[in-house]
Amino acid sequence: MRLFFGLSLPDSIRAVTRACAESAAACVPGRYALAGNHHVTLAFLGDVPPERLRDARDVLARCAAAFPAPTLTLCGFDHFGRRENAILILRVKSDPPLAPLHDRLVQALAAAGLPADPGPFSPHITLARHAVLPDALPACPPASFRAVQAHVFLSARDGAGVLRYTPLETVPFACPGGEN
Ligand code: 3AM
Repeated sequence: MRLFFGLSLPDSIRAVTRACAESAAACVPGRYALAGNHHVTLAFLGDVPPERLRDARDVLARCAAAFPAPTLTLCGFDHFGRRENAILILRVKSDPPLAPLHDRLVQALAAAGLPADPGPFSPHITLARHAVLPDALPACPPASFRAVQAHVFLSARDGAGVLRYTPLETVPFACPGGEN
């Protein structure tokens, strides 16, 4: 099974990312992700035998339990790759930054004998692939949310051949204030 660790978006934030994708689609051709698939990747594992899902969950649970629930802020459009064949993204800023968590996850996965893509890591929400970027992109309103939990996501095609990211496991971040 193809797995990755990531953060899901609250409905209110997904409404913003959906609106950003819709406004981009008016001027940026590309293959747009389903809004239901919008997420923030923490670490990509790739193919994992189903019997090791529990071990992957335990790695995420241990690392998340030692990391304060981060506040994420959408910081507008950006892209990876060439402008004529780009991955259109929304940049995400996190407080505290997510890079140390990514590094810890990659180390813990390796120690558990699980696969992990080492990076580079740059937090984002993918909106579209094969995008052809114009000189200017529309504005995307700033929006913030606190991620109190992380997930092990399954990446798989449904019966109609549509790629879906499904949270299989959910684990909490540390919450110093104890509010969650
Ligand atoms: O939507 P984003 O970019 O955050 O790009 C893929 C997607 O993340 C990424 O994992 C998420 C779910 O598929 N991904 C896919 N293959 C990858 C790979 N070989 C990969 N990330 C790193 N290495």
